[in-house]
Amino acid sequence: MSQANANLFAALRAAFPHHLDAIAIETDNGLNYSWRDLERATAMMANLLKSLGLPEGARIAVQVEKSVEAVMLYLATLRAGYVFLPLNTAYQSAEIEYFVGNAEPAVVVCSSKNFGWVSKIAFKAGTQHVFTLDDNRSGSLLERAAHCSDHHQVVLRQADDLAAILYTSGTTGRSKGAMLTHGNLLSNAQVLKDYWGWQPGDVLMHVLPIFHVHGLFVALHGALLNGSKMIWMARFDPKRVIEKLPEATVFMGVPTLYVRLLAEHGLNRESTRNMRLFVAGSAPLLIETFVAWQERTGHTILERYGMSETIMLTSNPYKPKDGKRRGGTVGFPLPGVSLRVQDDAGQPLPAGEIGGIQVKGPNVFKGYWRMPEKTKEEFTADGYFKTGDVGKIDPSGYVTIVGRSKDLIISGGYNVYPAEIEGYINELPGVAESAVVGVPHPDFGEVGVAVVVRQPGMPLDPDHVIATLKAKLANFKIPKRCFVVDELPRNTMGKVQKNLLREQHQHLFY
Ligand code: MLC
Ligand code: AMP
Repeated sequence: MSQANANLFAALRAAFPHHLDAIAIETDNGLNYSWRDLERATAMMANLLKSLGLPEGARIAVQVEKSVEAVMLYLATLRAGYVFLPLNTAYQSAEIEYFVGNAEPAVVVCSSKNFGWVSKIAFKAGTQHVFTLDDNRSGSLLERAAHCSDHHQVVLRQADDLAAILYTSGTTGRSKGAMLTHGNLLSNAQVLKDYWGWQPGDVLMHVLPIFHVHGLFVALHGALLNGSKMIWMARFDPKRVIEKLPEATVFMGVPTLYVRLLAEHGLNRESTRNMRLFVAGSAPLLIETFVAWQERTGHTILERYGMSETIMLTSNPYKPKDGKRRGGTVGFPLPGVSLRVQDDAGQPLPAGEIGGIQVKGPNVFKGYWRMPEKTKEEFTADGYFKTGDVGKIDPSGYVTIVGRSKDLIISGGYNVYPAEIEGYINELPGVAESAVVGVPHPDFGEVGVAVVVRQPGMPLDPDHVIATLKAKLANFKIPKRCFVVDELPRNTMGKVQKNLLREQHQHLFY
């Protein structure tokens, strides 16, 4: 008897429409890719990877601009049975050096403009193969793949085999690689297909980056598993989105995208007339945005909640029979997800009380890459994952997130860990210590502000602090403002009172 193949690619491939010459992806610069193109190109890239003789479980690290070929590379990695490791294009050399050193990828794929420094880091870390891939259909990866066969048998995988590693920054030390399996990704995609009522004829407008859960898994898998066409935008441009919206039925975005769309006059009932579903997540959606969207378009945004370690956890209902979409809440645990709220002593809390959110389900990751101790710490004895988010469940089952126990800033849907930024600031000459806090921001939801203590008698220029950070860190992590002070507020235990700093600066951008 032949063994069933739990490879995620096999399930996605099985959902391709019968008519393989139909358009699968239409890009913003006028290119059309058919389902047959996806089938052939992923086979060729998978054959290229196979020809390299990579070891079982090899990681393929990818830092490239958004393109359809980058999606093909992701799918080819699954197809060939290797592990995909996407990296934010904003990461600079110190960040890439850490990820590559930690994950030890067998293959690194980067933009040709970064080949010099990325290949140096990769070869130093023992990577054997470095390819380039650009967003104009060029690069050594495609040149090599062009010589490979377009027939490829999808490699057999078990549900528990690794499919991807997503780095999420650590609250204290270094980033942790969340290990996601084929089973995690497929089960979550199947649940969402049903819960969000994906239907024949749906067209997804894809505007998010493809190196995080939202754009790479939730949006992409949703369309592929439904055999749905995608309208593909390499960058989020609100005017262009509104122009193309009448051709789409499903849109997914972080709250900043909704805020920016609302600033456009063209957003109205007419331009959204064919839309079936607007999904928001990755950061809290303000109730004002939720209400303004309803008033302007007549559509009710569906807010959901998830994270790199778990993919999607909760969702507001899509179908009226499941309930109403309530602004300010993230809805119900998805089918198959157990979610509970506990106090600090590990006791379950009754409805309405605020505590730490813990989850269990087929979507919950396998653990942190090469960090068994850290993994153990983040799970309870009975197998629940501690999300680090703080929330409550109301008597009718809606989950609301009220804060985070992890010291994390979510800015425009990207995570910024204060500890990482403070580490860099504290190394600067003239700095005694620093605190980075998140404050409300009308566009990004929240942004980082640095409060830096100078060493007595040493000059310290806040602009210099910012300029120095810009040279070292991904741009979205750079504090939007920097203040130089003589001391930080502390409590009687000597702990920095970040809440006071947040209060002090809460109106900086409002
Ligand atoms: C850009 N900038 C940001 C920023 N994005 N600053 C803070 N936070 C951000 N998110 C800054 C840059 O540093 C730069 O500053 C300036 O804005 C212009 O940069 P840009 O690259 O041109 O910006 P733009 O294209 O406008 O990008 C904004 C954005 C982008 C909202 C489109 O941030 C974005 O795509 N966010 C989506 C993130 C995402 O997909 N998250 C999902 C995570 S998954 P300067 O000073 O250099 O000019 C997850 C799980 C789940 O969380 O539940 O989904
Ligand atoms: P990441 O590590 O990038 O996967 O970010 C996951 C975090 O984003 C979660 O732990 C939450 O703190 C936050 N998040 C995701 N969706 C929502 C949401 N709808 N509302 C509030 N926070 C969210």
